[in-house]
Amino acid sequence: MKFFRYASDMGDLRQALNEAAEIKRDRFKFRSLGENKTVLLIFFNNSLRTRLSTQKAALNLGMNVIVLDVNQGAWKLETERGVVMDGDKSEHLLEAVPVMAQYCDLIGVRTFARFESREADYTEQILNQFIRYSGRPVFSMESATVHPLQAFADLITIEEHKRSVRPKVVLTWAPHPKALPQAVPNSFAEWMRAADVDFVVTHPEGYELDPQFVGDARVEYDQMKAFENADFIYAKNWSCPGVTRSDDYGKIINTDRSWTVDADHMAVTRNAFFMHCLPVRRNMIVTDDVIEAPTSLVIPEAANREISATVVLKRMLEAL
Ligand code: AN0
Ligand code: CP
Repeated sequence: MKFFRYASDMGDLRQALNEAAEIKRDRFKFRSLGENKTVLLIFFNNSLRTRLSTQKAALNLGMNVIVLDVNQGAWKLETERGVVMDGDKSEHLLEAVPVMAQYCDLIGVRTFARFESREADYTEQILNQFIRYSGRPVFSMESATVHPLQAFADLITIEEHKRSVRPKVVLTWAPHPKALPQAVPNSFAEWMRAADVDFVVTHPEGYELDPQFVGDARVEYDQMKAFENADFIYAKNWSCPGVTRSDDYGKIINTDRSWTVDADHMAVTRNAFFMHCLPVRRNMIVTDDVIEAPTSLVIPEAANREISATVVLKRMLEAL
């Protein structure tokens, strides 16, 4: 695997799940694979889980790891070509990327949607500059439109906890005080469609996800109806994707707190498991009692980030 952005990069998901289970049984099984290989993890944005779990995955495989927080200690980077660089940015990505590539074998990039232009975000401008100008295998650690390491960890978690062959999985929008990217729901929708689950999305009008990811998945605007008989509730806020309301791309267009996942919502499910990628704002996205219930999977889900990252790095090392 040379690039990791989409579910299709992973190939057969059943096989990927088997590989994840194998690695979970013995996470050091492939510890000689990464000998003398270096992964560079570049963060343009904050992270707790991705930062730690991807480093741990690299260590499981015997790799060396370099972590760079671009905004802390490196030169401020210009990303647009053609700009007269008379402002606060000292270096251009067009030099910085090939330089960074000299010191590593694989590159992971975290670079959130900037909400300045839908086109720039949805063409993955920054991530693709890394792919184009580094000459290295590159994986997304949440980029403008996708978060595949999260979606793969979510799929592993669902596989481990499902109580029927084809569980009902509901992705629900929930309110949040700050505008957030669509990367997590995009990838979750994409991976759930590729997996063998009964998938339903629920959100207020205007929050329709990009068809590239949501495809022909069932969309139910009545949240309570969507929750009926669900086996898994996956909550996430996202800002307006600009699909049905192009002028509102990246904006908050609904603050309705009745969408917060609480015990009344969970009561109509089939004793569903609760999932969220974290970080989560309690009592905005989900109430304390729901996230603290025995059916909450937020910690096992985060634990599986180490497993998803180990599978991905292993596949990328094998392709070097
Ligand atoms: C980010 C997001 O919603 O994309 C990262 C989630 C993994 N969340 C926040 O910025 C709070
Ligand atoms: N879920 C997730 O990616 O968390 P971080 O933003 O802390 O990495």
